[in-house]
Amino acid sequence: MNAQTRRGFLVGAGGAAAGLVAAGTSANADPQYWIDLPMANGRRPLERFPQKGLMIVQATRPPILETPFVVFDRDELTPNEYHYVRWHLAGIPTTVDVNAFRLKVGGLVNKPLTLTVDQLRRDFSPVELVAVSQCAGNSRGLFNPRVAGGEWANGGMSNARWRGVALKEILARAGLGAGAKQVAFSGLDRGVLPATPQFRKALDADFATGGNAMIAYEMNGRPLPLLNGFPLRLVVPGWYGTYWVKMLDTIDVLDHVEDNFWMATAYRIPDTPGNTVTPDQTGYKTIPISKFRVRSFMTNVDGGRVLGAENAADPRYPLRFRAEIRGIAFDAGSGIKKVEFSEDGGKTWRETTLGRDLGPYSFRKWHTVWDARVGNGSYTLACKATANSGDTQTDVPVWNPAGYLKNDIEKYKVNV
Ligand SMILES: Nc1nc2c(c(=O)[nH]1)N[C@H]1C(S)=C(S)[C@@H](COP(=O)(O)O)O[C@H]1N2
Ligand SMILES: [Mo]
Repeated sequence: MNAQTRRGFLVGAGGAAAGLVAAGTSANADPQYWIDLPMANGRRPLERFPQKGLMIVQATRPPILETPFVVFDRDELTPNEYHYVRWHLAGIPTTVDVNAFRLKVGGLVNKPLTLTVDQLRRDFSPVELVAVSQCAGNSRGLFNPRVAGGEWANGGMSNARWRGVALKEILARAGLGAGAKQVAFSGLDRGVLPATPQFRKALDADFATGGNAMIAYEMNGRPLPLLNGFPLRLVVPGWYGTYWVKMLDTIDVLDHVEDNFWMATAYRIPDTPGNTVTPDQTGYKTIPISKFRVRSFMTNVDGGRVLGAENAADPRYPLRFRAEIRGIAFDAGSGIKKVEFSEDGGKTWRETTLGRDLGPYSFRKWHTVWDARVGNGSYTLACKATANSGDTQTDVPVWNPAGYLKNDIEKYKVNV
């Protein structure tokens, strides 16, 4: 165990790869890989599920799999095998027959639709967009005081190039009836007990017919992995993952505001300044969670070290240490304006260089050269993103009982 670990690292690795574990079955009884996430009780096994790489297992039934943070140090696009996984209900189909599958659009529409995946590909013009998906509770395990829920470190997010059909095009073809208020979305997953409410999320009709939400049939040029929603999922760029309904087979236009558990009780944030409250605060109003907050991370600093820079001390200048510091940033879709870097815990900042622009909803890479004096001991590195919207990160952490919206400035202690 290493108390300094920011996001965890491999603490043990056996010789062979971990065995394939079927979705929905219990985990490998004897995993060979473990990781320590930077929280109390943060030791987790790494295991393989169908179509997935070695992922951090938070739960197996239903599967909740966190992306190992080191993956974000590579391409801006998270490989499908490493795209995080989050399900709420244990009854997830282990296969989907794409020929028998139908997407039904009904409720308050002029013309109900029943569509095959082939028809979606053929009869509608494709749209494509790179967008981050992030669980509302990403980083929940780093809340202080701790809160109940899925105890993610920072890997409850991923970035992909999504291809599919614009939601507004499908809704236009069905034609919304007068008085349509919301559009509800649900998929093939079910609870184990029939009484468990189905996972169902709703968007306002204006937003659904006007925005850039998409019904995706591909991520990164390939069909979606089953655990990420094969064959179709909703993509709501800039909005938290809870709306990105997987295995989407039912779209239901409503003349009222959806009031099921997943909208009326879960996934709500305090309607207070900064959506923050104190742990003993009561009696405040709540609203459904929606858009991301701006965030940034370092992707090659972990466990008190700059990864891959162990030999960065230049023999010609023995008192200096030069290393590239790399990271990612994203916001709800205004795009990243700048990312700043600090070696003194945020007292002084300087601007970093941004990487290629894959669109405003994507991870944006950034990098800078850090030139430190050896022998000064400990540095506190920090990064801070500012979006084109003007939103930026601060040192004040958000707190709410569900553990949503975390985006305060990340700090990483490093010894050189
Ligand atoms: N059908 C269905 N869709 C769902 C969920 C679910 O439980 N069932 N969970 C949602 C939540 S809370 C998140 S964070 C994202 C996670 O998507 P991923 O597993 O592809 O990363 O899926 C969303 N879509
Ligand atoms: Mo989520």
